[in-house]
Amino acid sequence: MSAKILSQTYGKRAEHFDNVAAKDLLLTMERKKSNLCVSVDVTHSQHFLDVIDAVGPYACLIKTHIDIIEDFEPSLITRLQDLSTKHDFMIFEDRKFADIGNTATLQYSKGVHKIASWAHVTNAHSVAGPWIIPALASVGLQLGRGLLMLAEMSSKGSLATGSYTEATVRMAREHRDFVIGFIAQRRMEGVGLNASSDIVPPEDEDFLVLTPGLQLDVTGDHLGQQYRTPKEVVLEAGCDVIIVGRGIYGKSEHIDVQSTASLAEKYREAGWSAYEERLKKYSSES
Ligand code: BMP
Repeated sequence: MSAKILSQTYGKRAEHFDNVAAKDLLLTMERKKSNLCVSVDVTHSQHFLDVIDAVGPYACLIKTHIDIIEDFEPSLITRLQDLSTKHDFMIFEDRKFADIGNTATLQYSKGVHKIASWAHVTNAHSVAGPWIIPALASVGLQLGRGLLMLAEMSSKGSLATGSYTEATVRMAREHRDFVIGFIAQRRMEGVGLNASSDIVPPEDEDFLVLTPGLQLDVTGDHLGQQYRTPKEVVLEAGCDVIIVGRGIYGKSEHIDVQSTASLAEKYREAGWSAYEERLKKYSSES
């Protein structure tokens, strides 16, 4: 892991990015002292908004799966945007685009959800090859959006490993204007450099790493999800943003506002102290 990157604050690292969404995210993290992204995988609009209102003060980013909302109406997006302004967080639609370029641009910009019009950040699989990146960029860049590539996954038996992960990182390197980082389980700088590649990255290459698969007291679920702690993810693996879902909002159909807010605060605090410890550790090494 690069001490050069990990010894720098999130605010300082904003200077490494030209992409507007990446800069805004890093500055939001610094301002709110939060590297917590809350994944709000609930299926009814009011529940969705209630969870976001409760966790908003502690999160730098709210992650959505907008296609699981059963009573979706376009006005939900306006209400989500109002909460984003109220609590100063950014929005990440976890759409995992994976189709040919033309279809991906339509999925990103059209249909019921019009994702590009409101999601500051979205993500894509590399399985269809590199053209998905310029395709999504043709819609997103002019709106100031950023893209994360799925380089690894947290689920047991994931095929996104080895040469697949390396090829994904090489694709990202060729599109630094739009790709701001990865969904991954560890840092990705330097990955894929041994294979033939025209791109020689700068010594201080900086990609954001956003990491799902976190809970404090549980190691997995019954459907293959695997969990680590904020300390393992941020301090030991060098990841930048912790993505936490059920560890915060639980399993109930109804929200307990008090407990949801206090769990969000607990994860924010755990993620931020792991980051502060990391800064200290790598500052003494660099
Ligand atoms: P939870 O913390 O409740 O397990 O939720 C994790 C969230 O992160 C889910 O929305 C899931 O779609 C997403 N996710 C993941 O768990 N692992 C990955 O590798 C990539 C993901 O986007």
